[in-house]
Amino acid sequence: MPKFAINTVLWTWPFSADRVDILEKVKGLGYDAVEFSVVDTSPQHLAKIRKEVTRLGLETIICGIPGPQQSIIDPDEKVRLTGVKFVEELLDVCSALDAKALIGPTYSVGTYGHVIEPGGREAAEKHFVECMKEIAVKAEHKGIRIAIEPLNRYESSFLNLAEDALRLIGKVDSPAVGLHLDPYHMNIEEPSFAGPIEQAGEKLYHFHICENDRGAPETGTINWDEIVTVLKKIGYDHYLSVEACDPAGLGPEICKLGGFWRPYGQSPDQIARDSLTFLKRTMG
Ligand SMILES: [Mn+2]
Repeated sequence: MPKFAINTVLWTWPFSADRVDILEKVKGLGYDAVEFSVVDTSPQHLAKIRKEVTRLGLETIICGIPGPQQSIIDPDEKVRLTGVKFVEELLDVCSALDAKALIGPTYSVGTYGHVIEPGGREAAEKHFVECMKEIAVKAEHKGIRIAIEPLNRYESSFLNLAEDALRLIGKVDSPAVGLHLDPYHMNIEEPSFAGPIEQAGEKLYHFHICENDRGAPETGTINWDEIVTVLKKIGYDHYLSVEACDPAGLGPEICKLGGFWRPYGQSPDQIARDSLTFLKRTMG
């Protein structure tokens, strides 16, 4: 059975140990796991977070968003090496927090930071496969799943379609590396919701839950019947993780990266409640 998670970007970004209130809220609402990006990766800081999630009995998921100088698909070898190091350090963060999944666009930051030049795709794909093969060895050793998330055209020039991500994941050929899908991006790029999910099958390692505007499910135009049916059909049993947003608690950096400019529901807490109600009703 899938477990239910929520990304703290609904309330703050990046996550830090002083936001224990969010962890308590997530637990209190009834979620199994908490997903976040963490910038301060010092052992002391991670130990503080570990203590709180352990106390609350929450599982953790780490979301990786590299900066422009940490991209494993960059033409510059120095940047790629920094990118590999960045993702490998995130695997260490996962270990420190006992997280079993590293998710998100770990290959490069969005379009704001990295655009593939015309003619550069073949090289970028080669770099992705080579770097990810190296990273995968460490992930396999640690027992951590890396789920690669295609983004929409406004956030990535590299991976927009599940089909392309699956082709590259196939070349990486590691049990540690699979696909991460998000209906918010799929809604813009994919011909259907069911097709890519079914094509991924057991290589679907992570799934984000949010509406076409990043609000709670069933408040917009996403076809949830289609998604729920196909997730059940493939026997999906990893995390279903809410990645809804509200710009109120977020700084300008992440708002610019994601294009978050207005509230997408009554309040962040209400979005979190409604999203879990939906998950329990349809996937519980
Ligand atoms: Mn997502």
